[in-house]
Amino acid sequence: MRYTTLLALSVLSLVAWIPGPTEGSVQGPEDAPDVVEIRMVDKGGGQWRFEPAEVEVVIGQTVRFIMDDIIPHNVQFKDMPDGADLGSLVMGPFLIQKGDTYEVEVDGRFALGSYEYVCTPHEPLGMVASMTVVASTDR
Ligand SMILES: [Cu+2]
Repeated sequence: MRYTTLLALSVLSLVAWIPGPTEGSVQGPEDAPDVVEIRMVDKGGGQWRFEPAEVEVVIGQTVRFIMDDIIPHNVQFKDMPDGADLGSLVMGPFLIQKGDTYEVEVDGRFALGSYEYVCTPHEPLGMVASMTVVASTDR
């Protein structure tokens, strides 16, 4: 049973190697990433998408749109909750080059609730997405 002993020993050493939970490793709203990334992608067949198409963000986070395509896309907010006052954010600039980014800071202009946004020219081709602004990701 030499093999079994060896196996038991290696399992034991593996377990010993795995680090235990450290203080403060629990994911809370304070630990939520500062930036939420959304890619603008070509799905082929004349279809474009925001990926992921649904995100949840917290006030204070930044949403970074990343061009992962070679034809221009933008971000136009369409539906938004009462109390939102997005100003010039409603119609974002066109991103032209692959790798270009457009950052939207989710600040006091945003009210809690659901926002629908589109890429202006590609809305009929499926480039429609939503973002929900929540008070906290902790539930
Ligand atoms: Cu587009």
